[in-house]
Amino acid sequence: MQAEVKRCAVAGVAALVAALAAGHVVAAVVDPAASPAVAAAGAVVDLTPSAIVEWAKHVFGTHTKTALALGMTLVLTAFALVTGLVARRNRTAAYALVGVLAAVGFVAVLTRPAIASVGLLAPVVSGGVGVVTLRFLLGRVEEPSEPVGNRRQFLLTAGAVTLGAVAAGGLAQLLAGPNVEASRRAVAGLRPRRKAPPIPAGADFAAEGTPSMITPNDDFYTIHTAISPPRIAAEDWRLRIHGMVEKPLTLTFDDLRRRPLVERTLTLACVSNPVGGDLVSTATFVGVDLADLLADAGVQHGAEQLFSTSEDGFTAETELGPVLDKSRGAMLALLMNGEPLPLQHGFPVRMIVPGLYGFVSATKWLVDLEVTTWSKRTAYWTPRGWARKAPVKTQSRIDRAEARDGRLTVAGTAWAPPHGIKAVQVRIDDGPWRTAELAAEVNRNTWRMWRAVLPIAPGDHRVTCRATDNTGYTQTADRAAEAPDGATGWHSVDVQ
Ligand SMILES: Nc1nc2c(c(=O)[nH]1)N[C@H]1C(S)=C(S)[C@@H](COP(=O)(O)O)O[C@H]1N2
Ligand SMILES: [Mo]
Repeated sequence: MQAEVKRCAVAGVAALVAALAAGHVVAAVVDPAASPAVAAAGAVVDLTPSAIVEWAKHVFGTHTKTALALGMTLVLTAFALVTGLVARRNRTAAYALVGVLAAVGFVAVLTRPAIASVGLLAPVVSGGVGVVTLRFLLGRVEEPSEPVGNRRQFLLTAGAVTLGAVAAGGLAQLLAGPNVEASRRAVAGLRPRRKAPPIPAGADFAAEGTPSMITPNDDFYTIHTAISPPRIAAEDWRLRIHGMVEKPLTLTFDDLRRRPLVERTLTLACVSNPVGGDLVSTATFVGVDLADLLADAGVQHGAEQLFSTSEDGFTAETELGPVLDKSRGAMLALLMNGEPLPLQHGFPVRMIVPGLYGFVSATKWLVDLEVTTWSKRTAYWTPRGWARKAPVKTQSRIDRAEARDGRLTVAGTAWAPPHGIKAVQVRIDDGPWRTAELAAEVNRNTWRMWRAVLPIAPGDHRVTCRATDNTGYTQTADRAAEAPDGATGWHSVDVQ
């Protein structure tokens, strides 16, 4: 009797260990942040009132995480013991308890920020392994006639399950790499020395159908060749600056954050954006000035391009002129809309050069900058048929067009970094061009919203827009494909 109680308790704890380890192993493959144990710890911290978190940091200092882990281990072990004991009398109730714990794990993973959907596999597998292990061990607890050696046999089995699980979980931990979410949280507090001017009221016509002036990070367009974003902790990150420079540098994240941080609101555009497409977004970035950084390294005479390399092997070549031109505002960005760069946008550091398409300038997960010449280095997209120099082309697009009661209401977006938009015109069919109303300008590197109300006759019509930038250039009607250096042509939509 006594032995059976103990074995049930042991079965409960072993099943818990196996479940957590299984979740950890699956998460290591699909998304390390989706480990139920890791997610639950994150959720506990988030749900704890900040006063208590501060108190805990005060009392435990650098051991706060250890204290949290110990506390959670105690609570979970108690839960597992109770589950094992309940199982002795009522299997169904015990499985229900496992189900409750699995559901808590699932919700914890689901509510973590930026979990990939495949990540949900981790808590599901975890719950399944918990039930199966519990069943397996409980089946070995009850032996009617207690043969000699049975006691040892059960403990050996339970011990093997537990040890195997711990080993698998530990191995997965080694393979999963750093906890990037924790690293992101740790760098969240950066403050720019020079803030960007606030976004003026009336910078967009969102009520009329344009996007908001600032694109929320979750809506920001995302393009990369990597299958899943590289996971680099800020504390492990290094940037090499070398090639045709007087003084090669190797910088840490701390080196960057100690430099004067600038804040800039910028529009990023993808060369693959078709006429009327939405591969363009705007955010406020905080980071270091790239021209200053390269001045510290000392760019040598004769250098032509900046060859940037990502942790994932992607490379970009950037003409040096715009990079070294202080007024352009090229930067290495660390924050995006007030938070550390999201993983898919290049955490911990990415490059941005206003006015150049992303593929020739906006390297994410940046780890290497080589100052060089065009003949020495060739970037990822060049042999694939894309241009080596690719300034953003002036573009405009209609976001909404609606005809009602003889009036056409039309609103859209235009961009021409680094020059800025001077005017947008709209016309109905082949009618005369009418000047649209422009929203307030944030700066010349950002997109500009526009709107117009025109009289319109009943029937089917085609509405077209075109923009003029501050160099005086007006968008050409000539259609060009996205490759090799960006689409051209006017955007039209049909209205009734
Ligand atoms: N490492 C890496 N950086 C990259 C790319 C990439 O494939 N890998 N794509 C580039 C392209 S083509 C564009 S348009 C921008 C997109 O940046 P975003 O995903 O933050 O919008 O990133 C650039 N930086
Ligand atoms: Mo792109």
